Amino acid sequence: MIDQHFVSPNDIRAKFSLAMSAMYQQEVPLYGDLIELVAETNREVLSKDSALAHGLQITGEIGRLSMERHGAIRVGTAAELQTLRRLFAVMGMSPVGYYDLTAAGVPVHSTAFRAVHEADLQVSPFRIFTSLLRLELIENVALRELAQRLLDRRCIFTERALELIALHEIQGGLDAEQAQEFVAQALETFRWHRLATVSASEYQQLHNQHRLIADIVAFKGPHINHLTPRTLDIDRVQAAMPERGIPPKAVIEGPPTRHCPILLRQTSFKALEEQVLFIEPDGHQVVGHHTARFGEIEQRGVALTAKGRALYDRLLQAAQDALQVPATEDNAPRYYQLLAEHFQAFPDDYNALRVQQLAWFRYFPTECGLAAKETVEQHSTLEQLIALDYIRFQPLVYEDFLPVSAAGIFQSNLGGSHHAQYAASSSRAAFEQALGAGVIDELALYQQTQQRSLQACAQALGLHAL
Ligand code: OOG
Ligand code: NI
Repeated sequence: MIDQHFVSPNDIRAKFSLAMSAMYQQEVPLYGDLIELVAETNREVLSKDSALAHGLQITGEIGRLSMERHGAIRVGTAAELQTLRRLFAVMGMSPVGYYDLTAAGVPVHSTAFRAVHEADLQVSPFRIFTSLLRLELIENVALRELAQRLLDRRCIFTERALELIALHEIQGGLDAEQAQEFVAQALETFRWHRLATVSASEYQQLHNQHRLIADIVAFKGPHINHLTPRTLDIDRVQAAMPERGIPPKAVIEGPPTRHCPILLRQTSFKALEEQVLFIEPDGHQVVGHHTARFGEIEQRGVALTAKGRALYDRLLQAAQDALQVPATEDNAPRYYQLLAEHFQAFPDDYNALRVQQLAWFRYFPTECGLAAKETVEQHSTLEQLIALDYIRFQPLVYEDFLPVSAAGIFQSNLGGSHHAQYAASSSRAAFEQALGAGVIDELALYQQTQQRSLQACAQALGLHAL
């Protein structure tokens, strides 16, 4: 039982998410413009699409839409990752899923910290995609040692943040004052630092190995590199971005436009070139540039089952194979056409997705179902109750990420066409060891949410089970 005087982790997360967004708007004003564009577009979509608005009302997503965003950070050591895990735990965020990006030429592997229960997600769906550098993939020994030295020397948390994390673990929670202080202290870890921790030549060496390595190793901390609001119509926002002076990347990542959106579609605006200061061995500062921070938008659709995901992966791969080259600005129309053609094989109707067990859903009792409670046949099946309109269903929104899309986002913001090749195998076990905990299987979470909604229906209709 959580002590009465402790603030709910949900509230701490909601406050932290707001504080992070305010900080990023100050740091990257284009992100503020993007938020406005997304909010406007969402209002328009909701006013025109009453079925969508109704569905979001029933699931409760309407309430979280305007607060919905994810961010991303990259860290360098197991110790940093472990402390982050403890920091996110204060806000009720757990590591969900394992993403290996080395296959896509990015020397990191990742997880997403987020709330796991639908009731908690409703209060604040804030997520942080968190990547750990795989230092062992740097082949140049001297450079690897330099990176290690720089990482060992830094502490990315304030002393007070560390104290409050420990206090949270001992007490089992934080009171109002401590929670407020925690938000301010935790935020410091994600702040941008213009002053690098390396000389211009060290930066160049790290950068030449991989831009991402310089981004992770050459600064005081894991600055938040983007924040992503959720739009209800990504095609519209993508089209409107240039008019607002926000240059989008060439293609929207993920599935094509559909009536029933699945998983996740994402696009971003290109990273900014920012002035930084390098620190030379004699203590002098020299001006340089670093490109890392950007803005992103996403449209979230229904979460897929393992079967649905396998179909998605197959169709996406087939479309990419048919294109034969990476999707770019020039071939984007052809790529979208190929995607649309291949995804004809993916049912675009919620009931078909449900009956074929390609996607997860939440079930809700209807007014007429509740009114008929006394007379409902005990042995009714779910399908019978749906046919009687005693139960309706709504798509369960995808709360996670897509490694292929993530790699596309990484690449677009690393600039150039640098595609490193890493022979390393995917190493979930090594990641979990660095994290100091296992990552949660996202499919199990979706299944539990679906199951809880069925149980709630059974209870509301006076049935033993469903
Ligand atoms: C993370 C990229 C992944 C997403 O939305 O897929 C991501 C990064 O660039 O650090 O945020
Ligand atoms: Ni992102």
